[in-house]
Amino acid sequence: MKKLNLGAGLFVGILLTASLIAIMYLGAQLAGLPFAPFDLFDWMTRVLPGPLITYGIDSMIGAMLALGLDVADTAKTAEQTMAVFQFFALGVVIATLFFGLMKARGAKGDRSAGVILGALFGLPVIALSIAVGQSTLNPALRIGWLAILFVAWGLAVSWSYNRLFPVAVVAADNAVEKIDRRQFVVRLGVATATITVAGAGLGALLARNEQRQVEAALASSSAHNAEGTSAMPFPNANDPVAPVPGTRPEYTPVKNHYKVFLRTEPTVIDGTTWRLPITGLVDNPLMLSLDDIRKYESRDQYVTLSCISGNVGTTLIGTTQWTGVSIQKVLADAKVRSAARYLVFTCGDGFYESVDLAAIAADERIMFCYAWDGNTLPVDHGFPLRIWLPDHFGMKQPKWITAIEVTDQYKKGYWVARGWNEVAQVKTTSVIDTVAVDAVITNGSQKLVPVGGMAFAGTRGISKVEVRVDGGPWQTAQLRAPLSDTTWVLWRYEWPFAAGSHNFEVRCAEKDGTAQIETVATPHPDGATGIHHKAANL
Ligand SMILES: Nc1nc2c(c(=O)[nH]1)N[C@H]1C(S)=C(S)[C@@H](COP(=O)(O)O)O[C@H]1N2
Ligand SMILES: [Mo]
Repeated sequence: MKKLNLGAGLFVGILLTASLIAIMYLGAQLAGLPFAPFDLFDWMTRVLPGPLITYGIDSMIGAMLALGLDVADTAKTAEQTMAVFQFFALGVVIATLFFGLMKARGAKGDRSAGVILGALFGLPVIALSIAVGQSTLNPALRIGWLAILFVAWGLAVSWSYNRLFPVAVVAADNAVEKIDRRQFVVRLGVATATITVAGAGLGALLARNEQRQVEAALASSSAHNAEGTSAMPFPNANDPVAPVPGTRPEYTPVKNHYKVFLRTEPTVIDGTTWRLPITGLVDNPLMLSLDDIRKYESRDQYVTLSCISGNVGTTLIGTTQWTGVSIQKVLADAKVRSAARYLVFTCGDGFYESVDLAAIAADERIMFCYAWDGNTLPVDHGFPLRIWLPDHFGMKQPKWITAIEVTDQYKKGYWVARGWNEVAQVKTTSVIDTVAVDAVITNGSQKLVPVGGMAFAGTRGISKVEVRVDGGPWQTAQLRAPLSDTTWVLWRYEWPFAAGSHNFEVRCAEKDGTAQIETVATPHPDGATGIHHKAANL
């Protein structure tokens, strides 16, 4: 009987918590109501210490790489799965404890027990969902909806307990009780499974629909060509050094560009009502709409953006064309006072960062960016506005900008406050994408295997890439002209074929001859360094 206790609690907890999550999900997709599992997870990643979060991200990315998964695509899905699973586990544990406790005390699973149980689970979750949640609905509505769901969950758990362990059972009726219990278990299973499948299924359908609508709205609102820049000739189209087959695309399709954001879900901002206040140490405070910003002279720049969390050879790097306005132009209109030293950016997702005004004054390329690949900035990548800071990792470059304060006070940025490098200058890196055995070139009696990849050094540029095989001498690779002086450089090296298994290594040097750092360092806290290598069995 004791054993059955825990088992029954576990069983009921699993069924009812799954239903609870499914209904919340449906509410979120149907009416933008809060999805508590994501809110709980987002709250945790904020309050837990930075190193622990970093460790968590690193292990997750490590595990995905070990499984051969594409990190850029899978990271958010993994995070969302973790968020749901964590909430689910919490509900199951609470229900199981409830069964154990009630049984031990010989208590009756009545209505008040159910309400108390629902409140125990629900109150903290509701509090932090209101505090950090993404739902823009009226708080009273959000609280009311969640309260109803949690109380219903508590009542259902308590009622199930009552049905499975009625307090006043007449000893002689044991057999009847058993049948009754079995019937109840079956009915509960069928009912909760129906709710879970219907809620989750309908929710998923609605989610797909919504995604399509967002995409359609973005496409129609775009002031640029719908095919994107990729349909136009690239500045290096005639370069004789062709990428080796299997090398990453020189121009990353936006849908394949890596995404990193601190929340479980991207931040959705309504571009029609969005305004950017630029206030503080200025003589002319501004309140800019997206159209106001688009009126400034626009500039296009091919940009390679990379994330500091990536290991050497990471997929958390991509190249596209960024369009926006020089921040110098906008600040001239705001009339920044001489005492000002920094811009402090606030973002829609709670992210923040400081940018040095001296850096902006020294580089007119630093921009407010509103378009990628000739189209409106995608929601995931920071619609309506993000900054571009040449030479720095993504962690220094706010997306979903909602306000800018001009100030003389330095404020550590979101990731800086969590132990990452304050400057976060990109590390010079080179990567082997492919040893293209399928593309062997025959040169008389000699067979040459093309080896290819990229090298990147931010604005410092690349002057040399070298490859060596099995620890032999370093050989110079050919460099393809890059899309711009702020993108990666593709390279190729033709290796005289020799059968067997071989280890290929690559290194590079910056424009001024500075060699890439060969010492191995982890991404945290300054960005990864070390030599990339690729083993190939030929
Ligand atoms: N508001 C906001 N901006 C942000 C972030 C974020 O979480 N929130 N992440 C930063 C990090 S760590 C990186 S690597 C880049 C990623 O930009 P992408 O997702 O468009 O590739 O955005 C940066 N800007
Ligand atoms: Mo990042």
